[in-house]
Amino acid sequence: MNIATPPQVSTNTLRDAIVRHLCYSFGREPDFAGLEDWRMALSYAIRDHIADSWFRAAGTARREGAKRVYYLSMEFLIGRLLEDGIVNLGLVDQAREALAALGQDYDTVLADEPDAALGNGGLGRLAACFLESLSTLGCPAYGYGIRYEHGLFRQSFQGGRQIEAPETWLLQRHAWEFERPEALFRIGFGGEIEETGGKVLWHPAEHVDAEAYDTPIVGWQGKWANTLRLWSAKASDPFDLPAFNRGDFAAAAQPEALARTISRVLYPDDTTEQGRELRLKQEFFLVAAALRDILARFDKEHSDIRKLPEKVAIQLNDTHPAVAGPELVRILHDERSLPFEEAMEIARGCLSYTNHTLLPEALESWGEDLFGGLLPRHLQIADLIDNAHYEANPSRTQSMRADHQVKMGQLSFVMAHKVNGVSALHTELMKETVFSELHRLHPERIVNQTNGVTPRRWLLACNPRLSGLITETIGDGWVADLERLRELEPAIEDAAWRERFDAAKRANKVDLSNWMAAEQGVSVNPDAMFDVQIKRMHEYKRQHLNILETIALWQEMKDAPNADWTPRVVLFAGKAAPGYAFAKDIIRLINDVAAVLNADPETGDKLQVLFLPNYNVTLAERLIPAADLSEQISTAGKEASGTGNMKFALNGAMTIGTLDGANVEIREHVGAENFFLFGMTASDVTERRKVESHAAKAIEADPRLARALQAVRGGTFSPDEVDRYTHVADNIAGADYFLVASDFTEYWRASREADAAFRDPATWIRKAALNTARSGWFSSDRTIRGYMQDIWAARSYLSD
Ligand code: 26V
Repeated sequence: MNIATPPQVSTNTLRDAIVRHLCYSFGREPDFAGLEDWRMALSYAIRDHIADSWFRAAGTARREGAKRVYYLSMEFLIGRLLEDGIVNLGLVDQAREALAALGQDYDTVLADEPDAALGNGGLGRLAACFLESLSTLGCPAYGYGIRYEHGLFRQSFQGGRQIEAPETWLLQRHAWEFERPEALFRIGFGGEIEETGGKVLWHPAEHVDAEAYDTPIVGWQGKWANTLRLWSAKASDPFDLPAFNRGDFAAAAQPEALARTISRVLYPDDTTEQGRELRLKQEFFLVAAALRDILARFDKEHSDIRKLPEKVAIQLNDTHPAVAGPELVRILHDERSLPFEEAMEIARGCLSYTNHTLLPEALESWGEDLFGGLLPRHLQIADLIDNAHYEANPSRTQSMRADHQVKMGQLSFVMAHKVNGVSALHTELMKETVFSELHRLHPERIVNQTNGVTPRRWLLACNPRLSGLITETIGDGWVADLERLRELEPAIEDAAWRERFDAAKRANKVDLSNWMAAEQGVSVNPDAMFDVQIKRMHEYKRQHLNILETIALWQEMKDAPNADWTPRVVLFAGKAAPGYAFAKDIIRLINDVAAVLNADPETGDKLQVLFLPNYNVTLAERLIPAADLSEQISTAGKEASGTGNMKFALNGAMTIGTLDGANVEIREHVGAENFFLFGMTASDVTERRKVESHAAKAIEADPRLARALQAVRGGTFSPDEVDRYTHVADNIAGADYFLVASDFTEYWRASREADAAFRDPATWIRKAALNTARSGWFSSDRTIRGYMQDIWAARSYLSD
């Protein structure tokens, strides 16, 4: 049993370690060191302590022959790691003082670290929170992903329009990874199938090597650390010597270039499957390397492959790694000679699958020609799996292989012993919609695990003022047991305490205002309500509903400029997929609206709009602690869970939101009176879509909406190109699939309720603080405990 103690490190020890790394790891004398040198030296000094707990954890897991959890994900949106490490090791004061003694500023050094943006949004960030919670809970686990050279693109604006630039996080020195040239697997693609003597052999036509890079992920108090293992593609045969000798240098370098494309870039689209061969190659590359690695570790510790499900739990983060089903069956059957049925049973015993979206366009499916061309044996095995499932369930009507497609959702369901949704509502909708038939056949298989977020990053580290106040009030037990935030409730009844809570929020808002003034050149009123919507740009998330309501508010303010308006700063951030034209138009519209409103002398002090470029984890950490109002306004039934919604509530923002995803559960926890609810329910949405001209009717019934739309249509925000947004207005007034018009009136009503509540600070602060006190359930520690119990049958190796 591992009884680890967090490192006791003095400021002097840490200072000496920093200087030692500066000199001997980076060859730099302190007098000549730049910011990046200091940041790297501090990172290495911290990393040494993380590595100690990492070795201890790995040793414990090996000695105990522990069951390991393997989290397979095409995305890990981890952000910065230095502060995470320092905070979890409890070395904030020492690091600050050690740097000060060396003439360096702690915050400046930390801010030098680039974000590792190896993910698109919610799904990737969830994977990162899960890794941290797995370590905090002492559950032996590995995250497996791809070491993309380029993460999610960098966003800037030109004339209000989104411009994408490649993201190059690996050009800077990266402190956290350990290259593992010995952990190398040869991955095959394409080629032929040979059947001889009852055996099937796959002879791939092309090979690429997968090389491992390990990043330790340390948990709270450094008691445990797990591994994030990312695979990088290298040419198996890097250099075409005959071509070189012919003098064809470009051809000689080709194998290397081709192989590397596999881990070159993260696909920047969280909705539409582009059917691109490279994406499927990436998926198989990850899966094949991970399974090789998992089996190698299993073989080292155990001899009977039939025991695999007792020792190995593999979680598929959405269908992206779904080819793990056929690949594991192929290895067990073709390579290890188990009967097909048994191979399938063993694979199913190991595998489980999380669904993260019901949007039809995001449900992966591959044409069989593409799939079979790249993975001929896996296509055969998918058919065998499908047939076996049919035979066992003769009443089944849908096939995972209909329409010459391979449907990855169905395949994942059939190959998994548990399938989970990510919020209570989403899980029920899964049962009723995409997986209704499979759910009828396997009523035990679907379970819910409502998402959560790590409180270490999303409260303790990002909001030191609030977390300091909390710890002063109830001690620091909440950091590892977030539901203890409930103990704040008595303090919330104390006016003096509420003032301190408010002072923390106000100081966060001042910090943000200063930062925006410096970075964006826009100065905002820190006493205004900070109204924040930050997430990927998508029609279902309805950033256009928010901006329409803002336009209507501006128009009303201009009608009565001297009325008692609640000042608002409306903040947006989020990236649009490069190919998603409508989402990009919404960005431009928001920027155009901002230009007009911010320049309006009549309303400029009461209503400001700002779209902050290049949304990422670090920007979220800056914005969330400063928010008063959290916009969670998706069309009901479309947002599987949301996790930003949890971060805001935890940091003492009020939510304005629909009954969608985890909003439903947040409202239950914080209390209906502390949540601004509006809009249709998921079943209302289904009904409303059947109403003829639903949008036109809604517009006719609400003059505010009609006027706001008219301003968009008439070029009020695009005077240089009057019809720039005609199609946006037409969309909302026409098909309006996401029901912006139909929810507008209710949204306006709820927004004015928020305004009124904000004008009464005593009430508002109380409500905001209750949001913090009652959001403890949304810790990813709770979520991971749920997976460990209900899905993985995994345990903790910490004894505290
Ligand atoms: C699909 C694709 C398709 C092709 C290329 C790249 C790509 C990347 C991602 C996706 C699916 C993304 C699904 C997703 O992110 N869902 C979000 O998951 C969050 C965590 O469970 C949840 O909070 C959000 O509500 C949900 O939208």
